[in-house]
Amino acid sequence: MKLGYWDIRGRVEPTRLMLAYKEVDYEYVRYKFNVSDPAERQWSKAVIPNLTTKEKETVWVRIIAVVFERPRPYSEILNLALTPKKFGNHWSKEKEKFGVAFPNLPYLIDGDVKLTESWAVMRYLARKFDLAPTSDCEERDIDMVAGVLQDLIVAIGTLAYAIGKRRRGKREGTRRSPDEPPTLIVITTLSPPSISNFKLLDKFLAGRDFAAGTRLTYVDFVAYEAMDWHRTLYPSIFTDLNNLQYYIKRFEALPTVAAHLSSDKYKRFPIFGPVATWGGKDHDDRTW
Ligand SMILES: N[C@@H](CCC(=O)N[C@@H](CS)C(=O)NCC(=O)O)C(=O)O
Repeated sequence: MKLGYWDIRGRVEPTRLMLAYKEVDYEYVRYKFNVSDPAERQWSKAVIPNLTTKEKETVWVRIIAVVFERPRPYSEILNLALTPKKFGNHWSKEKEKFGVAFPNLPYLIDGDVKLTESWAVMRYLARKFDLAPTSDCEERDIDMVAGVLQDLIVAIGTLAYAIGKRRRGKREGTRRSPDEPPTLIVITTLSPPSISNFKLLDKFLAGRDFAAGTRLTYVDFVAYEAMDWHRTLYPSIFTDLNNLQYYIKRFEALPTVAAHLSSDKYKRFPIFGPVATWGGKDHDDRTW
């Protein structure tokens, strides 16, 4: 069995956790981002392309507010690197002739089966390794949880890739020299739906060992991953959410999961690709 993805946690990590939990042997094909490309380095030093001078002066980035932790100005929070989103050549070439309907990363090749789409890959493996729901009731529950988790993942991904959300607005940045890109302001906050979703999830898990009840299913692996990203970015996020805290502990205590998390196969970082403003490095680059 072969699993292919970038050398980051991203959308593949729940699948890797599932396979580790089931102690399945597989080949992990790690694609490298093309970060050493000189053109890319040049861009990271240059001004933001395709904008007029006036626009460059007024670029800012804003993630709608909240207020889980007090919003702080960009300068206190993140070191933005203006790097373009560009795939490693290696994957780009393979992608052209990959031979599935929706070529993408992650992918799974299992004998004659070749598939992409992270949720489809997880569900395929869940059916194969007894991590799928076994009743209508379980299925309804975990389908709902999967939907909520998808929202949480998209929300934190949006935050982490804040650089991609350039908006024009009033001037909030300064430049130390005319050659430097305008400083962008990022208000890092978690969106209100994320907070309320975690509260609802906490309530939902009351009296349950795992999302489906007593049985572990594939959504628990996604839930763990989503929660771990959030608590890494916001260490106090689950302080008042005891069911989530116990759930995380229960999950981490599963012997094969615990063994994996402490093995050299597990890397906490990078979580996101190198263009991310947080989580894209091989260490935690949160600066607050
Ligand atoms: N809906 C897809 C999205 C996959 C996706 O966006 N993959 C990103 C990394 S998270 C990628 O770089 N894909 C490579 C490509 O587009 O060729 C999934 O859930 O698998």
